[in-house]
Amino acid sequence: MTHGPSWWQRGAIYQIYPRSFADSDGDGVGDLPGITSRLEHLAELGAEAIWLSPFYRSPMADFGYDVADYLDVDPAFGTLDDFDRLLEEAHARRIRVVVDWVPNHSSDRHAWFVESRSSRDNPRRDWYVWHDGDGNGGPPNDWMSEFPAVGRAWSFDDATEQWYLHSFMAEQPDLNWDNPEVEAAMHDTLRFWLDRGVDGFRVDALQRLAHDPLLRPNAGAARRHDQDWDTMHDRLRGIRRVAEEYEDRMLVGEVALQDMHRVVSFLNNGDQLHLAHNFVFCELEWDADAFRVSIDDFEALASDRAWPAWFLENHDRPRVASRFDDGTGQGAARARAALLMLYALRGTPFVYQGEELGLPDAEIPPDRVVDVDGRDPERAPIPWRPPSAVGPGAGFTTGEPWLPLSPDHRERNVALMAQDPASILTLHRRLIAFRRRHPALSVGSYHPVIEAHNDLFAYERRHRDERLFIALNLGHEPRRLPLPDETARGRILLSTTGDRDDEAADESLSLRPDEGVIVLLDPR
Ligand code: TEU
Repeated sequence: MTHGPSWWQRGAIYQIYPRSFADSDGDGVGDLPGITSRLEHLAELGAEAIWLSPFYRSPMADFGYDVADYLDVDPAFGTLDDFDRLLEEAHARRIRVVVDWVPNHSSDRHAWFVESRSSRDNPRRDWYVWHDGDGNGGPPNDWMSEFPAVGRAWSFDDATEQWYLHSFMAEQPDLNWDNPEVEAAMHDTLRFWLDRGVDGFRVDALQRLAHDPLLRPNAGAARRHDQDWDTMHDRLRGIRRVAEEYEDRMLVGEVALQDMHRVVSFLNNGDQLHLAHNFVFCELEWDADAFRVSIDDFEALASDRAWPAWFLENHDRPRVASRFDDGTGQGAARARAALLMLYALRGTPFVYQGEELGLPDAEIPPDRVVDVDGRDPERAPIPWRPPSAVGPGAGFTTGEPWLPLSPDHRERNVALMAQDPASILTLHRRLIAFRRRHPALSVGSYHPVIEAHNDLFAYERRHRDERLFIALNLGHEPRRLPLPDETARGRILLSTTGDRDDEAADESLSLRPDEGVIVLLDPR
């Protein structure tokens, strides 16, 4: 890395799901002034940047990922002034702000779609993907929605007697990016927020941004025709050129594809994405070999212009403390080990609100289920304080929270965990501080330790003469492993259990189940 790291390479990017972060007006739904009121938490955590999931005008069929106006804030979240204040307050704390951008589809209530479906001759008809059926009353082809509950990716419009494409819900019609007017209009939505001072965009559902314009079926085909089509790269270059019209802005893509070659293809030439959310890594089981192989795959395929990004949680995935618990009760310990792994890897860690508390998934009774794809458990509101102190809303709201709080929020909340030196919140703050203090962790090279087997995942990070040895035991049994080379001696700088700091390490290291450590190796 010739020049110093860019802001989006240095530290952690913290994802905020606005509906569930902090509610300032007691309506039970989080909002922008609520986020502004809690920026101190992010400053104390040491977050480099925040990524805000959508807050734009929306009928909330998909809780904001159905955008009815790309240039305005939904009243449930506040106003454009509230957004400007949040941006100003975040920047005053040296926290960058990345906003979600939903280019593949709009809401069916967006003025563009209302016009488009009004008649076949409407000038905006071709702003969406309309087509006649298969002649037997069926849709144009076999493309399916990403949401199993939705089924096929086509809905019939009785008024104009044609089908329109929606890769997600029927309330989320796909924009026709093969139409240059659409591309130009969407580029202008980027400029609107870049002019306002945002530092970057998270590009939603990127894999769906380009499909086969001939709408050929997937069945029997060598590749999928409904996503990740050849036009994708030129489309991303166009988006990148818009970002390059501004100083030091960043694009991170949600590349929901299980193919590492595709993930790096958006990074390797440095003319498309700056970062890619890596779902190959995110979908892995709790398995040391799986993590090592996946990281080695990225490192092997990535050019030196490609910078990795790692995440294990977001608003679409079961939380780590639940996902990796598999009934062993090890979920909490694994949440700690997962954080250490994310912060000690070469690349940018993305953490999801609540991950700093080790929040498990919430239990959602049937009458409280609201999401089309079963994602309510990971979207429970953040518990800021014990209910005993502030009432049942746990500091998130003075009203009735839109979703139930996580089961253990009486103990697992920001206020109590901030005072507890052994809490995962304290560990999280220490990991971010460590990453700031040790260049080997933020910009150092990555060296996998091949000898580590049997549930052990170990690697070195090096920068000039600083050598850090990171070791994790992802198994159920205590394990012992040798330090990276026979000459190594060292000192444990940090352990996920918090009770081994400054412990000497020579020749070998013992690790308890689901424990991780960072060892400072004596210079050779
Ligand atoms: O998700 C895009 C995506 O690819 C989905 O497969 C996602 O992984 C799925 O939701 C899993 O349940 C993005 C957003 O992250 C998601 O919240 C939105 O619902 C979706 O796009 C549509 O905008």
